[in-house]
Amino acid sequence: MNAASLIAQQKDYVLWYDKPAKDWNEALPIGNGRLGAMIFGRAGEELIQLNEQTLWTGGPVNQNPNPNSQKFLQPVRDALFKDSIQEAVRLLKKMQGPNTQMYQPLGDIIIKHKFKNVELDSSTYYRSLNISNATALNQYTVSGIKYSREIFSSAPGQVIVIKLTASKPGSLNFTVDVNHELRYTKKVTGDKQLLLIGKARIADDERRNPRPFIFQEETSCKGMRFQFRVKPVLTGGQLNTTDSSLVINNATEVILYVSAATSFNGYDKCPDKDGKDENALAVAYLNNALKKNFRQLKADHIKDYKKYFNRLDLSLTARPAPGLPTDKRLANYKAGTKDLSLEEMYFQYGRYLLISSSRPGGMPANLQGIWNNNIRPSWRSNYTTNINLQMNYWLAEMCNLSEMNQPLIDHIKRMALNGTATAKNYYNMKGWAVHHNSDIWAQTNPVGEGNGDPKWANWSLGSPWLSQHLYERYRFTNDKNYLREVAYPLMRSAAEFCLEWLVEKDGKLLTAPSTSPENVYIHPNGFKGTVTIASAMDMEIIHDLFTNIIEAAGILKTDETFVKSLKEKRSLLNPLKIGKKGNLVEWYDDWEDEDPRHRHVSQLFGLHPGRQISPLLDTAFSNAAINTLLNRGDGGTGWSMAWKINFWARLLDGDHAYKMLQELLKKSTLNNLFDTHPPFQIDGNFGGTSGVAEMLLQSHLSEIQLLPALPAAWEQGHVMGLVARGNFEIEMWWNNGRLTKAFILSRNGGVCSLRTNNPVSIKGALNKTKVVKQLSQDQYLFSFKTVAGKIYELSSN
Ligand code: FUC
Repeated sequence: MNAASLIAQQKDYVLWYDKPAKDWNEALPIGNGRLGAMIFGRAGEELIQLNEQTLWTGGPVNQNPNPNSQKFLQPVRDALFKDSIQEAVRLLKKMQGPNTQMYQPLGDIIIKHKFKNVELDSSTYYRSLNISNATALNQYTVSGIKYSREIFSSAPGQVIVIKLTASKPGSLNFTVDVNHELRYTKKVTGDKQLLLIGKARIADDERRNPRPFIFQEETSCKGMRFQFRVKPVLTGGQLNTTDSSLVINNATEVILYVSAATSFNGYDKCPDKDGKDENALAVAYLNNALKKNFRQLKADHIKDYKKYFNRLDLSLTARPAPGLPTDKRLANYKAGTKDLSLEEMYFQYGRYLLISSSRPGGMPANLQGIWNNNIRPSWRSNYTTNINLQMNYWLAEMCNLSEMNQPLIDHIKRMALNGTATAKNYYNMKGWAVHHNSDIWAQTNPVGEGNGDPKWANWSLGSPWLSQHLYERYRFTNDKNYLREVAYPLMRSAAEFCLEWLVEKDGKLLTAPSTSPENVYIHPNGFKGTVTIASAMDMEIIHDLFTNIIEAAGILKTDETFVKSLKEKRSLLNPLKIGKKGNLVEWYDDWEDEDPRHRHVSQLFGLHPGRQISPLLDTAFSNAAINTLLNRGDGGTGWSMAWKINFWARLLDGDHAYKMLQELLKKSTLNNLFDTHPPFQIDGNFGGTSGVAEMLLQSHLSEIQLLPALPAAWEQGHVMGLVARGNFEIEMWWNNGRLTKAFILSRNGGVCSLRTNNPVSIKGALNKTKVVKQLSQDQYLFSFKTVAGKIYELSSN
């Protein structure tokens, strides 16, 4: 653990290329949580596309846009119980509300040099993103002069900083321009800053279909204001301006300070009339940054970034990375070349992206983190809650980035507030409900606008699923105060919604309506359906929440009566079943899927991210999970393959998990290592990193399992800084696929229970460590008491 910074210093992970980005998918992302940029690395005319995390269309939600919806719930249920699925679908559409708002680009910076591209010596061209220190670099030579651009987005500085240099004094000649796809104003201020001012659209203006009913909309709010400003600081040369650009002549070095702000003032405030003063904010950020020179800003930035990044190191190979550009390495990998250090880098890239897009005090990473250049992004670049938002955060605690989890927790709190209105207004129920999509305004209503397919639009179990994240944060941090004050009340309230949502049929509790996101079944009567009752996923999600509350209440010594009733209800939940193909039954009955290879594998929620199914608990169900995955195949979208890494790891099959990691890299990874759905969707990156962590360490059951799913391909290795539930930090070495040594730092004290594949001895344990059980040739359980702050050393016997 203490070797952290040493190791990280020795091994920088660098994505690099010998050509500029052809398009946005090849540009390189930087970010400080709030301010993001995609850097194209073009020599003559550079394009830097900017984002600000809070820039969204629209304004606060109307909490009751469809007051009629309630009255359709009972008819929907009646229709479902009569197998009148068409009718249920028709009625469910009447229970829908507005779609979410969209995440917006902030605009572009264009740096246009005076030289002609033909003068460029392309053999000297280099662009890179160093994810070990979060800086991007671009170098090339024109007519014998070496030019360089260094860029980073600083969290302590709250600005993006671009340093341009030329090897020959006085040879920087370029203009700086700004641009936006939306209507905007640009001007140069008195103190020679280039300023772009814009206004986000009020609401989604892309509706193609007339809406079947009119929502009551908030019309007084006129949309979010935004601006960014570029301030040049020159060494040598002259700064001139036009009305709308900066003109730099004969400079030797130029620092561009880029500052931005929006008028966003919280999810429940109109960003126009009650908005923040974005001008004052952007000016303040800039003035603050200008107090520091480039060297200081860079040092502060790197220090801040490394504080998070250096906590974890993974080494699968002692060999240096092949000296090839990243796109060529990826192409070789796709063609079958082994490249373990590319796998290490891909793993760390997920951590890089989370540190760069999710910072305390900010918003959670959306479908594209913070990187979007489209005013109509796919799926609105929103928060999709039937897998994607959750996947974004699976890695956070495990990969030693607990702080980066805070934005999700904060957003869950906001969704619980709007979601309480949604539960009440849409269903006349207690608790809080979240449906398929959310946005910066913490929208929670069923979406679809009356036209949406209920297989996504009406999915209603967002609150119990998100509650898992509330509880998992406690399991990792052991922070009882947080559990008592934040997590437990919200989990309890989500359970209140579930208790009202459940209906009784033949002595069992089940959900109706229910979907298995976003799959289609073939009913034995011949019709195809999406809506049903009691999908396996629904039952597993509710089981998970009830289990977590029962456990949490035990820890907090509270709520006995409620817990008693939850235990009883949990035992009545419609049970999981094994189907005729040996599969885990996805639907109410063992129906065929319209698409047997469907990307969602919702019925395995209990395997991952849940903890209801495990080969260590009940092999009948874990074998059913294996069959389900085999039937589904190894394909899918990026996030689907990423989920499958996690599934196979939980099934303790390291080789299949590894195969899925390879598939993810081969089939769904762009040259800048972004995951592609297509298009770019960040969940696959985050889910991929989580999957690798699950291969190396698991702690979702009652013990910490070291190297639970190590693939043969990772014969030897070292990992430092993974975090296990119970708040233990782990460092491990392995050789020939076997654990050789480990250090366990107990951050909070408490009992440490371990499961290993080979017998070990433990130095430093207070009491004589007990081998609790030798389960089999390759399963050993150990348990010992720990003291907070102490490190325990494990050696293989
Ligand atoms: C869900 C998925 C899609 C996509 C979208 C953002 O609806 O089914 O594949 O990931 O979210």
